Amino acid sequence: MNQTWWKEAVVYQIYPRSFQDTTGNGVGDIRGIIQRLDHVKALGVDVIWLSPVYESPNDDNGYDIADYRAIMAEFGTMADFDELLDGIHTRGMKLIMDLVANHTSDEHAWFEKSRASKDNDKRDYYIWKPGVKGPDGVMHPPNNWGSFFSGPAWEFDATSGEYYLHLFTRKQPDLNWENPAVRKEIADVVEFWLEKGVDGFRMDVISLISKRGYENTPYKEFNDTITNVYANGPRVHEFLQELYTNVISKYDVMTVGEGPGIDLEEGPKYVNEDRGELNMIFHFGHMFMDQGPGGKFDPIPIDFRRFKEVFVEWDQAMSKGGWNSVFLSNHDFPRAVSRFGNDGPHWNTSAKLLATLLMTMRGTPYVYQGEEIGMKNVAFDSIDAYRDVETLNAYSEQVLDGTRDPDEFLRAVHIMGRDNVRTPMQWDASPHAGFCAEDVEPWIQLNPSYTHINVTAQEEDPDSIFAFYKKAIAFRKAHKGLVYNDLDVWTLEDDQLFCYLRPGTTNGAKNGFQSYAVLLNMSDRPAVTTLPEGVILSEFLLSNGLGSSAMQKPPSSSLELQPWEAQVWTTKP
Ligand code: TEU
Repeated sequence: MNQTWWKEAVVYQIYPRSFQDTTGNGVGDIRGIIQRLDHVKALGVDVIWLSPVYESPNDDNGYDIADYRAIMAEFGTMADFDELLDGIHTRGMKLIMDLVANHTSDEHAWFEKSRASKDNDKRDYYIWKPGVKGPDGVMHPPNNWGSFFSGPAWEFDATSGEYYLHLFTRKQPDLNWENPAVRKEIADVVEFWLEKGVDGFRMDVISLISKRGYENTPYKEFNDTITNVYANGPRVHEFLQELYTNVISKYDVMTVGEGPGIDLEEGPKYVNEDRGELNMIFHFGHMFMDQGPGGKFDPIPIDFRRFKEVFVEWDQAMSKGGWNSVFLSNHDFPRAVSRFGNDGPHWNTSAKLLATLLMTMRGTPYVYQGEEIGMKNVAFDSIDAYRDVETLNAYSEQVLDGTRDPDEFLRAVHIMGRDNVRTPMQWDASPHAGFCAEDVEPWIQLNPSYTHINVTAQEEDPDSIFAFYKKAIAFRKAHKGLVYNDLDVWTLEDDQLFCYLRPGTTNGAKNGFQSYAVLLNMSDRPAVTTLPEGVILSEFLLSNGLGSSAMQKPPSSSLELQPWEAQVWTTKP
């Protein structure tokens, strides 16, 4: 069992566009983050993951990079960035950047040159293919691949008469990682930021960088195409090993790869400590489980038993020589409390339960901005209020060009859309919630809940979700067993309870840490659990405040938990 700082860290993700505006353009910026660093520090986290701040035309809010070495003007300057990094380090925290290297913006200088002619030195930086003439004499794209964000994954370019591949929007052409010059460029970018002193990277869709060839996909469901055709291509591990050996291994930094289509078989390869690739990945086991056959905007209910299995399976897969990451939300998925908790009558309690879940799992926990105050999904009543390209493209494809009822589509967006997590951070109850000045139009509307859900109100309230996040994070830091111990769930078959032991072992071998039991009732009804044979609760450590009488008296072998109640105990011996 290797103990390192990034295993023991708690990470906080900032989506800069929605964090804090200081310049009056309605868009969050770097000086805004600097201004709010004390909030982040107060939470007790160790690392900030900053979503992209590089120069970008913002077709996908910065995930379309036009210059990897420049800061987006809307967000500020490189001097601002340096001050931010310094402010983070001064407070004893670290910063990881978002490396988006599967694709660039079509406004990146490489692509502008690449598309200018068939025979220039950047042509092969991207993936260009001739079209295929159908029996009708009409030119078709090279294959039937679809984009993650609706429509075909190929765009015809009139200058050369060829198509380029874009797995995301047409303004996000895929880089050709087969080309060693491209890999060298990316390695140089990584080195540039590491030399500046950043502490690592979150690597966007890293599972997609190696393509498997360009055969048609035989799959009807897009998620099957992701897993079997787009992800985990033949050279992905080689490319990551090369990047690690040539650059990353020379620095004491952390890396976490994001990737759709990474399954239990492939996942461990990315993170195995002997292979020299990444420290962690974000698996999507629980992020795709509420999508129906129609994909992202075809939501289905969470299967609670399956939800628990996902945690167990990934814990087991990643703990053998690798390391897991644990998260309940990020900038692409709904608000955690709305999705996995109850954002109505049990809003406060269920948000605290989710914090308990996050902070008592093995792996490195990630908190997404606003989660620490229980921010909820938003339900704008018109598609015009939405800004996310994934949502808008799906609307065009399914409603404008198709057969889907607009209201029904909008209901799906209320459940699954990415703008649920991109409304401005709710700092206080003033108009615009302290995100931007009152007379400034924010780039996206606020969630009207800011009047009662905001940082200021919660800072003053000892029973707030914010107060509990602080407590739960400090609790994790004080109990290393929660970081390193095995995970052993005893309620897999239960429809309400997620209860687990964290015995003082790692992969079955005693590790010297205390043993714990975590009891979570993830339902709106009371529930009773019987402890596994031989388990004796010892000291009561943490609860989400329901104060069930059970914790006062010596615990018996069966415990009743109130709706959304969470309890953490040590166990004997
Ligand atoms: O997301 C990759 C990814 O898997 C998304 O397709 C995800 O499934 C989708 O957003 C869910 O709705 C990363 C970034 O996190 C995302 O913000 C970017 O849009 C995308 O890559 C392209 O860079």
